[in-house]
Amino acid sequence: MKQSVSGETIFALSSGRLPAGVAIIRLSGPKTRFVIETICGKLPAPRVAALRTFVDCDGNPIDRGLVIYFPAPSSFTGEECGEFHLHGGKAVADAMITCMYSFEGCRMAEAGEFTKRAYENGKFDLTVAEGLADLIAAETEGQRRLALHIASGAQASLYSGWRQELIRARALIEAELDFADEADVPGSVSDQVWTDLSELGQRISKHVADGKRGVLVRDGFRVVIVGEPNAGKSSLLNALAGSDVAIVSDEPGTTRDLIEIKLDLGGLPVLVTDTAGLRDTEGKVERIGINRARERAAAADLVVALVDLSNAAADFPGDVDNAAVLRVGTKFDLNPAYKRDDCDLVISVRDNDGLEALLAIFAKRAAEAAGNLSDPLPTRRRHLELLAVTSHELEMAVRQDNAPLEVRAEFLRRASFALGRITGHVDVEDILDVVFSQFCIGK
Ligand SMILES: Nc1nc2c(ncn2[C@@H]2O[C@H](COP(=O)(O)OP(=O)(O)OP(=O)(O)O)[C@@H](O)[C@H]2O)c(=O)[nH]1
Ligand SMILES: [Mg+2]
Repeated sequence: MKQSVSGETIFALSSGRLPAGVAIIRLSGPKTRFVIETICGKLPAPRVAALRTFVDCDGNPIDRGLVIYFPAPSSFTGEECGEFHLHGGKAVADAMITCMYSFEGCRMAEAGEFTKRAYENGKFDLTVAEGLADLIAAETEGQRRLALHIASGAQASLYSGWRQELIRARALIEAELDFADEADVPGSVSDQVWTDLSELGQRISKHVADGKRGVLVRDGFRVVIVGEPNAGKSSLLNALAGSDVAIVSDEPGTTRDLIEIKLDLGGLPVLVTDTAGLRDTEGKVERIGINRARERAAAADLVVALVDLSNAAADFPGDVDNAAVLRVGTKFDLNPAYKRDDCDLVISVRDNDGLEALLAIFAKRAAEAAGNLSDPLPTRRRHLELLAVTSHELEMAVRQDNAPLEVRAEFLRRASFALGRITGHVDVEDILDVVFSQFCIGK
C-alpha cells in the first residue's frame, strides 16, 4: 500500500460540539507515536484503549482519559494514527489542542483531510469517501441506509466491475487488431464482445435511470404547495411544520418568497415549499414570487394544488407545468356542505382535519419514488454526469459497427475513463477538493 507522502502530522477535534461528555481528538501522520509518548508516557499496545494522564510539554497535567494508538497501515488513514478521549470541556480540549500545536510538524487538519489521506493511501475509492460524507450528514433512516450501503463499497464494486468488463473487451479488441494481418485468425472475436458490451450498456442505462431515486433519498422528495392567493398555503405549511414559519393573513398576496421546510416521513426526507399565490398582478415583487413559484412547481416531485372551499369564486391554478398534481380543498370547516368533485382530499387546518391523510400521501409517494434502498444507487450529480458519458461512449462504440475497430476501441477507452473518474481510479486531481471539502473538520 502506498503511504502518504505528506510529512505533516494533522490533528483535529473529531467529536461534536463542546461541552460534551467526551471529546475525541484524532491525529494522523509520522509524529503520532512521538506525540502520544510525550503526552501519555509509554505507547499503549496497538488498538487497545489505555487510561492515562495527559501532560503538556512542560509536564503539567491536562486531563486524564483514554488513548488509542493505531499503527500504520491498519488505521483509518493508512498512516500512524492516534485518538485521545478527553473530558468534553471546552478548556480541556483547548489545552490539549494548544499542546499539540507545540509539536513541530503538527498542524490542525483541514476539512475532510483525514478521509482524503485515507483515499490517497488506497484505503477506499471516491464513492466510499462520498458515502462516508453522506453517512455523517444523514438525517433520516433512508439516508442512513443508502449512505451505509455506499460507504461499505457497494457502488465501488459495481463500477470497478463494469470498468473491468470494459478493459477486458478492449484487450480482446486490441488483440484482434494486433493479429489482423495474420491469415489464420479465425472470424471476428468481437461478435461476442459487442453483444456483451451492448448488455453492459443496458445495465448502465438502468442504473442511470435509478439515479433519480438516489438523488431523491439524499436530497429529499420535493413537494410544492400552489394555489390562488388566500387558498391557505402558508397555513398548511405552518401546520405541517408545527410552527409559524410563514406569515398567514387574510390579505391576498401575503407570501412572495419560497419558504421550505423539511419533514422526515417514513425515513425519507420530504421538502415542502410554500409559494406565492398564483394570479395576474401588477406588483413587481409579487410577480417575481409568482415566477419562482411556477419554476419550483415545475421541478417538484409532487405539486399540491389548493382551492379555498369557502370561496365559490375560487379555483385551482390552471397553469402548473407538472403532471404529478394532488388536488386539495381547504378550509373545509367553513363550508362542510360544499362539495367539489375535483378534489382528491379536503382539509381544514383550523380543525386539524385531513392533515394526517395528506402526510400519509406524501410518505407513500416518497416511498414509491425512492423504491428499494438496498440497490447501490448513484446519489450525486457528479456520478450521474459521468455515468451519462460512460453510457454515451459505450453506445457509440457498440452502434458504429461499420467504423474501424481502432475508432470503436477509442470510444471504449473513453467510457472506462469516465467510469474511472467516478471511483477516482484515473486522473481526478481537479475534483478532489470538491469531494473532500464537504466533510467537516476532524473527518
Ligand atoms: N377557517 C379557516 N381559515 C383558514 C384555514 N386555512 C387558512 N385559513 C385562513 O385563510 C387566510 C389565508 O391563509 P394563508 O395561509 O395566508 O393563505 P395563502 O394561500 O398562504 O395566501 P397568500 O400567501 O396570500 O397566497 C388566513 O386568514 C387564514 O387564517 C382553515 O383551515 N380554516
Ligand atoms: Mg401565503
